[in-house]
Amino acid sequence: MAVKEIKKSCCRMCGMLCGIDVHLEDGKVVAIEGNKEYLANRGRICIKGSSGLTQLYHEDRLKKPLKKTENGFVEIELEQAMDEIAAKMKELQEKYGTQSVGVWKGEGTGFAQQEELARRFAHAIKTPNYFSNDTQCYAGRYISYNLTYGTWPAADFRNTKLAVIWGTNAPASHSYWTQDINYARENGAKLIVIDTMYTEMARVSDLYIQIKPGTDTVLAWGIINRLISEDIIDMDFIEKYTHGFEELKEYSKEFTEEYVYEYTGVTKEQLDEIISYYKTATPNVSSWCGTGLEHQMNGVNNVRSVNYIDALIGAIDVPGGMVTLDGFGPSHLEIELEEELVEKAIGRKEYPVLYGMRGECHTLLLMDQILSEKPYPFKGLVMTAANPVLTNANSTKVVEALKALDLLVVKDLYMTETAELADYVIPAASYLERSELQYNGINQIVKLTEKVVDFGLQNEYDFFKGLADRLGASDTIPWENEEALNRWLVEPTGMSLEELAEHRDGYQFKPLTYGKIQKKFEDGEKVFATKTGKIEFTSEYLRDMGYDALAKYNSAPSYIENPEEEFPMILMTGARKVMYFHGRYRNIPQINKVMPEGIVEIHPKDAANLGILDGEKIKVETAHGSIEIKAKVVHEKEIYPGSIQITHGFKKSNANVLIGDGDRDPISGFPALKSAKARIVKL
Ligand SMILES: Nc1nc2c(c(=O)[nH]1)N[C@H]1C(S)=C(S)[C@@H](COP(=O)(O)OP(=O)(O)OC[C@H]3O[C@@H](n4cnc5c(=O)[nH]c(N)nc54)[C@H](O)[C@@H]3O)O[C@H]1N2
Ligand SMILES: Nc1nc2c(c(=O)[nH]1)N[C@H]1C(S)=C(S)[C@@H](COP(=O)(O)OP(=O)(O)OC[C@H]3O[C@@H](n4cnc5c(=O)[nH]c(N)nc54)[C@H](O)[C@@H]3O)O[C@H]1N2
Ligand code: SF4
Ligand SMILES: [Mo]
Repeated sequence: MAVKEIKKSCCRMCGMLCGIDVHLEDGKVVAIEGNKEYLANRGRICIKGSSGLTQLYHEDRLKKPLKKTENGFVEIELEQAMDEIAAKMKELQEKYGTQSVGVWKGEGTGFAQQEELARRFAHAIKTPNYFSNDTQCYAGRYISYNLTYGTWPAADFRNTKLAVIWGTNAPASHSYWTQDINYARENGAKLIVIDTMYTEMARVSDLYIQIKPGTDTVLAWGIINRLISEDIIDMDFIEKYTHGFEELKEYSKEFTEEYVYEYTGVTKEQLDEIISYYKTATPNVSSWCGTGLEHQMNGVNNVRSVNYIDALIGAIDVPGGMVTLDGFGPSHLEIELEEELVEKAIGRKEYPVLYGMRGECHTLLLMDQILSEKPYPFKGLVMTAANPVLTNANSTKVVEALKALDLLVVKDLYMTETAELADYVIPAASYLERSELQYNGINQIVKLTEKVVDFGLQNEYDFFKGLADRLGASDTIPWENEEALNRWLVEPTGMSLEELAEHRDGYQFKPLTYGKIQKKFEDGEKVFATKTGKIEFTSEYLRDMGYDALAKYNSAPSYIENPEEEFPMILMTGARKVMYFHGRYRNIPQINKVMPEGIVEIHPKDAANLGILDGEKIKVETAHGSIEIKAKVVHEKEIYPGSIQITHGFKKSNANVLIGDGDRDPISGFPALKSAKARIVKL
C-alpha cells in the first residue's frame, strides 16, 4: 500500500499564490489540487497550477551547475561554481568599485521575502544596483497609489456594488478575482470593463468601453469633470481627507465631453452610462488598474487619475470600496546603504521617484550603462528567476548588453534564452522545494508554505547566503538556513513558526475591517503616509521633485505625439493568455498544445485592407525590429480598430524585439509596452 499524504502550499506558477493541496504517494507528488479552505481561491486552480506537477519532474529541469567554456557549457560541482562566482565578483568589485556588480530578481520567485532578500544581498555586498521585473511591472502602480494615498488600498470586489476594471483581464491574469467579482454580481453588483480588447472579463460586463490605446487618463478626467459638475462627489470626505481639490477641479474643466469622445473613442451614451452607474453605486465602488494602464507613456498618471475618481466619491475604507489593509507585522530584510553608494544607483538620477519609493534601479538604463560604461563600468550581474531576453523591452539591446558583461550568473529551473548567455547557470529549487511566507492582501492571510519535496537543489536563500559568506558579508546575512530566516521574520508578530505551520490552510491574522481611516483621523493620528497626511490629488512630493503635482495628461503615446506614416498601426503587447506566464511553460505539453505559437491579433477590417487571411504568416515591423508571426483575424468587436496585439514570451516571435526602450513614462521610467508604432508586411 502506497503511503499517501497531502502537503499544503501556495502555487507559484503565477503571482496569485492560490492555496494548493499537493498529493503525494510514497514521497512522490502525484497531483496538485486547489485548497478548498484557502480563502483566496476557495479550491479552484488553473491549468498552470495543476501543471506544477509536470514542471516539478520536468526532464528539462537543470540538475547540475553549468559553466561556460570554449566548448560550451560543462557541468561542475555547486561548491566550485559558488567559489568561482564569488571570486569573480570580488575581482570585479576590487577593480571597478563595489557598484560594478548587481543583482536582478525576476517574477519567478515573486515578492515579499524573496524580493527583500535579493535587495539585502545587494546592499550587503555594497552595491546599490538591485534590479527586478518591477521596472516593467507593478512599481508604476505602486508609485501611483502611494502618491495618492501613501499606501495601496485593495479593491474589495466581493462586497462591491460596482467594479470598474481598467486594462485588466482577470480571468486570464488574476484568476480568483473573477470569482470575487462574480460573487458580487450575484448580489446585484455591476461591472464596467474599460479595455482596448473585448476580453473574457469584458464579455461578462454590464458595460464594456472599448478605449483607444493609451488614452485612459483623458477618459478618467472626463469622468471626473462629469462627477464634479453633476455633484456625484462626496464633499464632506473631500474636505476632511483630501488635498488639492481646487486644482483638480480647475484642471478637469479642460476635459470637455467633445474632447473626450474625439480623443478616446468613447461615445456619449457610454459616458452617460458610466456616470449613471457611479451615481447608483457610490461610494461602494472598487476599481483595479492593470498593466493596460501601466505599460503606457502616461502610465503613472493613468492610474492616479483613476485613483482620483475613487477618492472623489469617498470610496475609501467602505465596504466594497478601496480598503486599506492591516499588515501581519513581520521583520523586514531591508538594510540601509551609505549615501555615497545610493547616489550611484543606476537610474536614480533619471527616475528619482522609482528609486525613492521602491529602492529599484532601472533595468532599461542598465543595458545602456553596460554598453557605454558611463557614468561608470558595470561588469557583473547575478540574476535569479528572470528571463529578460524575452521579457524586457528592446530584446536586441538586452542580448547585446548581457553578452558584454564580464560575469553573468543565471539561477533558474531551466536553460532559458537568458541563461544561454550566462557564464554560470545554477539550478534552482522551485516553490515546491522551499518553505517561505506568502501573503494574501485582501483576505489578510499569511501562510508558511510547506516544503513538499527535496531534490537537493539549492534554494534562493542558500544561494545568496553562500555568496555573502564568500564575499565577507556573513554578518548581514547571518541565518544558518531558510528556516532560521523564516523564524526571524515572524519573531515580532508574536507567533512562532510552529504556530504558523499549524495553520495549514492559511492564517487570517485579522479580518478585513472598514472605517479605519475615519477612526484614526478622529484619534488625531496621521492617516495617510503622504506629505500632507491627506489623500493627495496634488502630490507635494512630486511638486518638490519638479514634476506636475497633478496627474495631468502630459505624455501621450508616441503614435499620437509623433505619428509616422510608415508605421500606421498601434502595437499592444503582453495581453495575458491564461495558460502562459510571460516566457514560461512553452515546454509543458498540455499547455503548449493550447497555443503552440505566438499570434498577432488583428481587426478584420485592417486584415482585409492588407489582404491578410486568418492563420497567414506575416511580418510585423517597428523602428526597432521585425518578427514573423501568424495572424489571427479576430471578431470586429474584439480589438480597437487600427491596433494589433502580440502576447510576449515566445522565442520565435519575441514581441520585445519590436518594442523600443526609449518611450518611457517620465515618472516611473516604464517602457510603453502597450502603444508602440508598427506596420504589417505581407510575406
Ligand atoms: N496567465 C497569466 N497570468 C498573469 C501573467 C501572465 O503572464 N500570464 N502575468 C502576471 C503579471 S506579472 C502581471 S503584471 C499581471 C498583468 O495582468 P493584467 O493587468 O491583466 O495585464 P495584461 O493582460 O497585460 O493587460 C490587461 C489588459 O489591458 C488591455 N489594454 C492594453 N492597452 C490598453 C489601454 O491603453 N487601455 C486600457 N484600458 N486597456 C488596455 C489589454 O487588452 C488587456 O486586456 O498578470 C499576471 N497574471
Ligand atoms: N512586451 C511585453 N513585455 C513584458 C510584459 C508585457 O506585458 N509586454 N509584461 C512585463 C511584466 S508585467 C513582467 S512581471 C515581466 C516578467 O518578466 P520575468 O521576470 O523575466 O518573468 P518570467 O518570464 O516569468 O521569468 C521567470 C523565470 O523564473 C524561472 N523560475 C520559476 N520559478 C523559479 C524559482 O523558484 N527560482 C528561480 N531561480 N527561478 C524560477 C522561470 O523558469 C523563468 O525563466 O515581463 C514583462 N515583459
Ligand atoms: S492562478 Fe493558477 S497559476 Fe496562478 S497561483 Fe492560482 S493556480 Fe497557480
Ligand atoms: Mo508583472
